[in-house]
Amino acid sequence: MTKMMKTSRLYSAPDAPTGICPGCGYGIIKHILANVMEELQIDDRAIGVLGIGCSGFVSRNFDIDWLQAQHGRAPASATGIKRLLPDKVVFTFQGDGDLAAIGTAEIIHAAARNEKMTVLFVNNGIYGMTGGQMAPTTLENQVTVTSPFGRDPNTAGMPIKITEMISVLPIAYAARGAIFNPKEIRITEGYVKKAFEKQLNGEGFSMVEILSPCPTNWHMTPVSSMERIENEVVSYYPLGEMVTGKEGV
Ligand SMILES: Cc1ncc(C[n+]2csc(CCOP(=O)(O)OP(=O)(O)O)c2C)c(N)n1
Ligand SMILES: [Mg+2]
Repeated sequence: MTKMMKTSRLYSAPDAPTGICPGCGYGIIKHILANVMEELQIDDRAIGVLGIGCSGFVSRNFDIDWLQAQHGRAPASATGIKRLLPDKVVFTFQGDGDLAAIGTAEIIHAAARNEKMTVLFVNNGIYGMTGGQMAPTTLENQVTVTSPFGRDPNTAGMPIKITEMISVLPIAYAARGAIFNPKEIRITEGYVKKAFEKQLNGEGFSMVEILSPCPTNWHMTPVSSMERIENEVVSYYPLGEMVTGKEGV
């Protein structure tokens, strides 16, 4: 099991409700973020820019500076913050509806400019907060409230692979991880740490996509949601590093 260091930042408001559903991946991802901040000792100068969606709940009991951007606009807001305050560690925390639908332009152009920011992109394949609508990342044939007969590529196209798309741009780091078992959680934590290190080294834009379950809107149990990611989602969204930047950094 990955180490759960319980930073004072994360538990500063232990009685605050998390907002997330049972079995949601955001809880694990929040711990990954806290662990990395603790290890790199960046929590006192971190500024997170939240997407609109369940990602926004992370600020409830995570005591760092946060800005809630308009839907999809987190990379644009983070650009302004980082350029104005280059000594801060600036990151966005965005869902797939936020980043890969309404925010497609912002993420592509922030990557194209190689902004010195880190992006955490939580891909749960659905619009979680608003009740389970089809997202750009919804898999072929997946049933959602707006694709009741399953996603049909003839009308909805194929799921978008944003991390692959930005990997052709001159960025510092890109990887896709998952959290369906302790080994993958540990690997993903390594990716997130590397992504922040790239920013600390001044290399440029870094992004980690994390495949995450949404049991409520997938209408599955927490355990079967994790199994679905391992058995179905990773075959379309393969795991691993795509851009690693300078050798040995
Ligand atoms: C401009 C605008 N359009 C639509 C919405 C409604 N809205 C809120 S959250 C959301 C989708 C969030 O999905 P995702 O980014 O995948 O986050 P999740 O909840 O799944 O983590 C939408 C469409 C909004 N808040 N603002
Ligand atoms: Mg989502």
